Amino acid sequence: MSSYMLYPRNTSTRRVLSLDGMWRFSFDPEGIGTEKGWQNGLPATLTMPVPSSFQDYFTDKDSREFSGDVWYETDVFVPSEWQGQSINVRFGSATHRATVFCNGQEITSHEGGFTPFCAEISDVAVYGQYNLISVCVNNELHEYTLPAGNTILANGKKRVRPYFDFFNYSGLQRSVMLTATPKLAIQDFEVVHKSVDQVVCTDYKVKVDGVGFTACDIQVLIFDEAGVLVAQAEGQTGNICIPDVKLWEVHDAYLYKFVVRLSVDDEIIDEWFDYIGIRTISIDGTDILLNGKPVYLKGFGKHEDSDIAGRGFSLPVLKRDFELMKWIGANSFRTSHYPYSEETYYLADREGFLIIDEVAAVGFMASFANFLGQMGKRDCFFEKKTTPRLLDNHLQAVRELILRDKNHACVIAWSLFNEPESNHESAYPYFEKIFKEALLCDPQKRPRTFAMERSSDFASCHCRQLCDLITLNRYYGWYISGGPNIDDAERAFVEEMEGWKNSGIDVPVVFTEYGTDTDSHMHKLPSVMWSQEYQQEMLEMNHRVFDSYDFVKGEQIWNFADFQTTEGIMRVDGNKKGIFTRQRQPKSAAFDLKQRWESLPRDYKSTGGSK
Ligand code: BDP
Repeated sequence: MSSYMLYPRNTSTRRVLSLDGMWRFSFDPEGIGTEKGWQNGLPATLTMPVPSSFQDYFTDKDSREFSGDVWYETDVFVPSEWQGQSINVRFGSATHRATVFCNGQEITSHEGGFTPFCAEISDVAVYGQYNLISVCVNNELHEYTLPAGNTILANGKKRVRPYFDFFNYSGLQRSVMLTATPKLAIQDFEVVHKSVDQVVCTDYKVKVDGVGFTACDIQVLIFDEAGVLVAQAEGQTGNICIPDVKLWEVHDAYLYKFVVRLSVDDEIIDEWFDYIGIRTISIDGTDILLNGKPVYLKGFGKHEDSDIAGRGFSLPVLKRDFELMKWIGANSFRTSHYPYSEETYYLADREGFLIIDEVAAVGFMASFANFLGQMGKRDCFFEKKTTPRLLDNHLQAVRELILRDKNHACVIAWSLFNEPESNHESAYPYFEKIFKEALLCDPQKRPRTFAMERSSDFASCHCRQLCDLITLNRYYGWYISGGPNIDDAERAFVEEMEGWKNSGIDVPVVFTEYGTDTDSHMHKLPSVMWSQEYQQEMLEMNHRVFDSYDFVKGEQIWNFADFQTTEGIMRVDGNKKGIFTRQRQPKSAAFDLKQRWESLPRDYKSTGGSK
C-alpha cells in the first residue's frame, strides 16, 4: 500500500484521472449496508460532492449530526490500454475510516481520517468499461481513535461526543484519483539535506516495488526552475551536490524538480517527479535554525474549515488563506489538529511557509478534560484499558504522516499530540514510544514536540524532556483571568515564564495557541471580553510577555479564522478566536498583527546560530 503514498503525477509511465465530482450517497444509520449488499448498488440515493464534508448541505439536524456509516458510490471507467498495470483508487483521506469495494468486491479498509490510502483494483476491474466503486465511511469517535471522543446512543440515534473543540466533519473530504502505475514501480523516494563546509548536498534513497531491477537502473535528475538539468546521479541511494545550490528560504522558496527514473535495458519502466526545496532545519540551544540561520515563527494554528464544504478540500479557500497569511506578515502555521490536505504542503513549499505538522492525537486528556465531551472523568487518559489499541492507531498515524510529508521543505517539526495528559507519570512510556517512532520514520530527523495545555508546565509535565522544542498553548486573559482581571493574567503569565526560565530551559519555546473569542461585529470602549478591542488588548499583553523572554522563539495565534465546533454554551455558532472571520475577512486585531509581524526581524531574539 505504501507505494502509492507518493503524490500521484502524470508522467511518461503513470496516469492520474480525477474522480472528484458528484457521487451517489446514502446514510446507513443501522449499519446494515454490507449485509444488504449496498456494495452492489445503493438502494435510495442522494448526491454528494467529493471532496467535501457531508454535514452542511442538508437542512435538518439529523443529517448534520449523523454518526455511523455513510456510503458513497460512483462509476469509474478503466481504460483497456491500462491492462497489465497497477490500477488504484487513491483517496486523499476518508474521515475517519473506510472500506472500499470494486464491483461489489471488498478491496481494502483504512483507519484514520487524514492520510491517503489506496484500493488496488487491478485484478477486479473490468477494463474498457465502467466499474462500480463503493465506499462505506464511518465517522464514529472512540477513546482508541485519533481524534478521541466517544459515541453514544441518544433517542435511538448514534451521536458523537468529541473530546476536542472542532466539528466532527467527515466523509470523503479530499480528492479521489484513479491511478495507473507500472507493476515494477518507484515505491518511495526520500531526501535528506546536509550542510558540510557551508555547502548543502542531498542524500537520496529510492525504494522500488517489484522484482527484476538492479541498482544501476535507477537515475535521479534534478532540474532548476528554468528547466535546466543541474545535477544527476545513479543508483538506489546517493549523494547529489547541486553546483551553486539555491536554498529554500522563508518567503523565498526555490524548488528543484527531482525526476526519478527506473530503467531496464535502457528502457524507462517508471518515472515520477516531485518539486523539492533544499534546506536544513535544526535546533541550536534556544534557536530554531533554517539553513543555519535563526528564524522566529509568526503565524497561526489553523483548521481546514469553511462555509458549506466544512472540512472539504477547497483550492480557493487554500489560496485565500495563503494570501491573507502573506498580507499579515506570517511565516508559519501549525496543522492543528490533524494532517492537512497534501496540496496545502505543496503550496507552503511554493510560498516559503514553515509548518509544524500535527498528528490527529487530540482529546487525550481525562482527569482535567480539555473539552466538554469528557468532563468529569478522573483517571489519567493513558491508563485506560483501550490504550494498547490507541497506541497502535497513533503509531500508524505517525508512520503515515511522516511517510507522506517527509520530503516537504515546509515541514520543520512534528507535533505528536495536542494537549495530552502529560502531567501524569503514567503518560511517559506511551509518549516515549510515539517520539521514538517519529525519529525512526523521519529521514530528516526533524524536531519533535507536542502542544502543552496549561496543566503541563516546567514542573508538572512528565514528558517535556522528549521534546526538541517546547510548544505551549496558553490562554492568559481568556480562560485564565479574563476581562477586568487581565492584570492578574499578566502577573500569572510572568510567574509561569519565570518558572520556565529558572528551570534552565535550553530549547526554544514557541506559543502554539493564545487568543480570545471575538465577535467580528462587536466594538466596545472600554473593552469587554468578546469585543474586538479586547482581542487587541489581550494580544498586546501576551506579546509583552513573549518579548521579555529570549527563549521564546515563536508565536502562533489561536486561530487563523473562526471555525465550526459542536454546539454548546461556550460556543456561538463555533469558535470565534479567529483573527479573520470564517469568510476570511479581518478583525481589528489583524491590523495590529500586521504591524508587529512586519517589523519583527527574521532572527528576532536569536542568540546567533552556527549550524
Ligand atoms: C485549546 C485547544 C483548541 C481549542 C482552544 C479553544 O487546543 O483545539 O479550540 O483551546 O478553547 O485547548 O479555543
